[in-house]
Amino acid sequence: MLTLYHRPNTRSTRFIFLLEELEAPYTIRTVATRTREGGEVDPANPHPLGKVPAISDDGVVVFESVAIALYLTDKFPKNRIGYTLDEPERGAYLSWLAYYAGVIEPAFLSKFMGWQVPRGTAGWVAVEEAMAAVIGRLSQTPYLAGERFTAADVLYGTSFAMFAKSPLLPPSPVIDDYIRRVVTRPAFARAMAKQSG
Ligand SMILES: N[C@@H](CCC(=O)N[C@@H](CS)C(=O)NCC(=O)O)C(=O)O
Repeated sequence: MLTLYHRPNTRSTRFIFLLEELEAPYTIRTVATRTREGGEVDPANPHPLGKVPAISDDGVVVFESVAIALYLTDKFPKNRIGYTLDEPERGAYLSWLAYYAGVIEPAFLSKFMGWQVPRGTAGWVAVEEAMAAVIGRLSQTPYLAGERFTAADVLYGTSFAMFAKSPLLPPSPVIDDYIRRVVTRPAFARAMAKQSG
């Protein structure tokens, strides 16, 4: 059985969304994590930093959102929420997944913290430039990896939805439409209903 280690209203919520999309059998184990206010790592959580999400699949532990997304879509291909090795879109799928962890998250954090991103030396760029690439891509295809909704859209769509009302997200009708396509999916509503336990 597959267990999702979860804390409500965190990055693990989107894996309930993904697992619902995949129609995979899973259980949710709610754990405590450290927060800005303090707190302790939960010894029940197999994540080496005590963060969420993490999954355990018959004893196989996977942590880090991008790794979990890829593991799950490879393991449960039935609903075609990822692209498999034999599909040409696999390249785009992997690239946009990696871009999420390597560029998008650090870009948003940099803006939130007021850090200047040094051009040419950091592994990421300022939010405006990072998002211009996303907007360019979503102007060509409805979803990041191509014509199909994938786990990459779970990560990007839910993050953009969270930032939609904040000055962190550069305004864009392309992104507004994309957020709408992602959050109106029935699996998203099911995840929201399940995530708080
Ligand atoms: N890079 C990780 C980030 C995970 C993460 O930071 N999760 C937060 C909740 S949204 C957490 O568990 N924080 C508790 C802590 O930092 O100890 C991923 O994408 O999976």
